[in-house]
Amino acid sequence: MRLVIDGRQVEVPSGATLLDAVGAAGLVLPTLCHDDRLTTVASCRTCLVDITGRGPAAACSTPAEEGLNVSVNASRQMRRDALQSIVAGLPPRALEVPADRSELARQCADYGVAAIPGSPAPPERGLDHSHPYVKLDRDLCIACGRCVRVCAEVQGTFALTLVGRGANTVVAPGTGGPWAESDCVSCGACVDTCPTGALSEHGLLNLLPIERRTLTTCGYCGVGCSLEVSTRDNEIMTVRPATGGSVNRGHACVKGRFAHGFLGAADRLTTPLIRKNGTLTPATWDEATGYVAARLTEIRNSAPDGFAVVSSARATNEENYLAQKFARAVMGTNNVDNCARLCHSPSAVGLAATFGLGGGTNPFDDLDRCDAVLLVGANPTAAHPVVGSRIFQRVMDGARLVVVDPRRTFLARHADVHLRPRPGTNVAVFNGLSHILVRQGLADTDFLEAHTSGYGELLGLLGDYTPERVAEISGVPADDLIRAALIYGQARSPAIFYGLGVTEHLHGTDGVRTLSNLALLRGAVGPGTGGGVNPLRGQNNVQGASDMGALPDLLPGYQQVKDPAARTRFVQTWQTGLPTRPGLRIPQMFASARSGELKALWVIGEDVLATDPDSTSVRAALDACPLVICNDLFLSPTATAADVVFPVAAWLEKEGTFVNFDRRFQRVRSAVAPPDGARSDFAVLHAVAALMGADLGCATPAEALAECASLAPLFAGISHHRLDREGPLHWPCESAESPGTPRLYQDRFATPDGLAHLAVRPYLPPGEQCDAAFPYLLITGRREEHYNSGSMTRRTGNLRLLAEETVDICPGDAAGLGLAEGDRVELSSRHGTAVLRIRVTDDVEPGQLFAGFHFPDATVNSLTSSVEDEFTGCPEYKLTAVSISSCS
Ligand SMILES: Nc1nc2c(c(=O)[nH]1)N[C@H]1C(S)=C(S)[C@@H](COP(=O)(O)OP(=O)(O)OC[C@H]3O[C@@H](n4cnc5c(=O)[nH]c(N)nc54)[C@H](O)[C@@H]3O)O[C@H]1N2
Ligand SMILES: Nc1nc2c(c(=O)[nH]1)N[C@H]1C(S)=C(S)[C@@H](COP(=O)(O)OP(=O)(O)OC[C@H]3O[C@@H](n4cnc5c(=O)[nH]c(N)nc54)[C@H](O)[C@@H]3O)O[C@H]1N2
Ligand SMILES: [Mo]
Repeated sequence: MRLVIDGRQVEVPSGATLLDAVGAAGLVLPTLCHDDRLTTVASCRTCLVDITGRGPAAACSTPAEEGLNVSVNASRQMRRDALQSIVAGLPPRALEVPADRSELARQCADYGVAAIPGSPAPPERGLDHSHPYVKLDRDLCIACGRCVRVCAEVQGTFALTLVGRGANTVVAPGTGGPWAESDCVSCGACVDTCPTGALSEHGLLNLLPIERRTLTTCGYCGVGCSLEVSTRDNEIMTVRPATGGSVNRGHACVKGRFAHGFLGAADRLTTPLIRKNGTLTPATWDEATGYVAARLTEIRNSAPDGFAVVSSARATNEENYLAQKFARAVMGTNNVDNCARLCHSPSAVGLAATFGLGGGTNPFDDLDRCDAVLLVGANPTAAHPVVGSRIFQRVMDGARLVVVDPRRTFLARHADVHLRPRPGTNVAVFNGLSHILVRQGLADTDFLEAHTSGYGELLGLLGDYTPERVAEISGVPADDLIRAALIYGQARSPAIFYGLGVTEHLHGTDGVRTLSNLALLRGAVGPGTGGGVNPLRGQNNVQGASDMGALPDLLPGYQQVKDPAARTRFVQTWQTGLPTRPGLRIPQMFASARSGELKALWVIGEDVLATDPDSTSVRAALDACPLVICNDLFLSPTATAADVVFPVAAWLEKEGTFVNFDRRFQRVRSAVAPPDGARSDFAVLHAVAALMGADLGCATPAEALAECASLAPLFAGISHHRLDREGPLHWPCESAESPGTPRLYQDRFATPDGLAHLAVRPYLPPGEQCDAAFPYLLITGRREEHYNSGSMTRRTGNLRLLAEETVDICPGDAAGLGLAEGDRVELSSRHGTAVLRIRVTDDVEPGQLFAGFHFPDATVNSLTSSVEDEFTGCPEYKLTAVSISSCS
């Protein structure tokens, strides 16, 4: 529709407001109570404009209408008066907040509004500085309610409210009491939307002008939030979600937003270390790289397969590309792997077997058009908080939600149906849901006919998975299974999201495949209509580490090491031979070390002693291996056990790219320089190769990605240049003209026959079983406040949010054992012991326990077993039989 703004014709779509129309005319209004992402309340009156013939109207809440004539400039005085009346209720320091951190100060400067001299000071309402990151100055609060709404509508936490009356209205945690004890999850959205600086973050630097802003991608989890990092004198002032960020849409979580203090931790490594007479001793870079190069040269010349490298899903694509090139081209071995092995390797293998490619099928934004979500074995509220918030928003907007998780997670509490299978029984549950889809006539037979194979065999298997039998195996009531299947089956556009509760099992790959069957039966993937099957990949760059070929059987771009055509390309470009035998997986590397065959292990950014299962046997492997090299930021348990330690740069300090969980290549840019003495993994690999007389080529990260693109058809069109110019690109992106492929398999699946292959896999019991000696099932997984080994988050204010690891137990079990909240207990498994305090919660079922693994001192991974997925070697972290006894 068309209307006139200050004499100028503008055109806006239907549904637009006058604020949109004013924006379309290139004018800006103050909007202190308005944020485009939130419902409109129109309470501050600072956006008043004049409509000819109608008078003043709040632009934010007034619908644009065809033919309206609106005066903006002529109504300036009304807005000035509104601003003046707001300022009259505030102390003068409200206008001293730096303009780049206060919309109010900015608008007042623009409108010439100042505090009126001599006016009485408003009553003081005081500060709340209890929280490690967010602070509240109640005297600057104008009760606009933006923080309250963003907490509810974007974050989904409902932690805040407005209290008091009239001029005394102020934001407060809904629980009463100090902020630190509230339900706040520290996402920072309230600070980001606050227009006055009433909510801000701690740190003196924040009072100074920002010197530089760097747009980068978060280095914690696989969501891949776009962040804007403000710096001054090579120090980080704030990290905020970038406006318009492609995945996160201006939102973030406590880790990306606040947990960057580890960069300047006093115990950050800045000097290489070499073990001399049993002790790690500081060395120069020349000594350390020279020593490693000499030892690796000996191994290369005698038995190249005596060398292995664990590459890092924390590091960039370009670093992973170099790490696998180092293993293959310099050392002559395919012994290279990354932590996808411990995490979503069953997704890579399972999804590729079913659909053709080893990534999630749909872009995350497809969630917006989904009317049902099946969330399985994932707790995104804690592990992928921005995804968790967006799923919760969809549910609040009316989408149905089925959660499959033994624990009552936040989203499980809000689900239409929560299925709580006994850990390790997923395959029975998925086959049971498939059985019901077929029985209820909800299978899309046209789709199955046109696009899949194996339906007939699957029908044969599914006969055995009646709801009653599945209920017996899994403990999930038959009626709940039926309700869940109907929600998924009857939805117009259902989506599946899943996590480690599916993959980290003896039958993890079967789990992925039988879960994928549901999407195929329903025709809700690829050429069908739904939201597909989407693994919530874990690490910031675990997708990328695998994409780059840091895998023992695959070259960059998922090309088989045995594939002659691919080999020819690599041999020509690299100008070296290429080993043909697939290499060792991480657990096989340790086994090879224990048996004396592995002579050197280079661990780049993985704390194997803290995070790999059955840590007693990992330690035996490191002890047995004659040369362990470790690149890390800190003296992690693994670094402590190494023979050479290289101090390296972190994600905020380097250039490159990551690939997030929905296959998006995104740029990572250095916001600050690394501390003196630390170098990037990229530089370390180059230096060692050069001393071994090899040239890895690819002088810069941009050149490394270019070389990878020239060798891997899936990424052929991706370059730093394009990412800088166009923003994120989803692979496959096969040419410089390709816009990337957010949604896979639009026409056909990527298998050789173009069909998706339904998996006909029976339920088989898990590896660990309870018995009289070990009667409890321990599940391990994530806490929101800490990240994996905790090496970063424990060195930040997050430690104040969660200071130690606990084991969760339900009230009945605790009472039966005579235990109370906070008691110390010893957990024992067939593999080791751990001492922790208990947390009593009905999140866990009777007979089950839950612990995180973010505090290595709690030695949770000495409990976990070496049972692993039969196809991929992914550990069965999700269930361990344990006993529990009081330590008092
Ligand atoms: N805050 C934080 N965020 C993280 C991480 C972190 O350490 N901290 N780590 C990152 C990494 S590397 C990863 S891989 C992701 C992981 O993210 P998620 O996969 O969401 O993480 P988990 O908490 O390990 O496991 C998810 C859920 O699986 C459930 N589960 C256990 N066994 C079963 C089962 O047999 N069946 C079913 N259906 N469910 C089961 C658990 O109860 C748990 O709620 O998170 C990433 N994000
Ligand atoms: N019990 C149990 N154990 C688990 C899991 C579970 O669910 N239960 N989950 C498993 C999963 S899914 C995963 S992915 C693993 C994760 O396990 P890890 O990969 O070991 O854990 P992180 O703490 O993410 O990172 C490892 C190390 O990398 C360092 N680092 C960070 N950035 C960089 C960098 O840029 N370069 C280098 N060289 N180092 C860097 C950190 O300081 C840290 O010491 O844990 C696994 N362990
Ligand atoms: Mo992971």
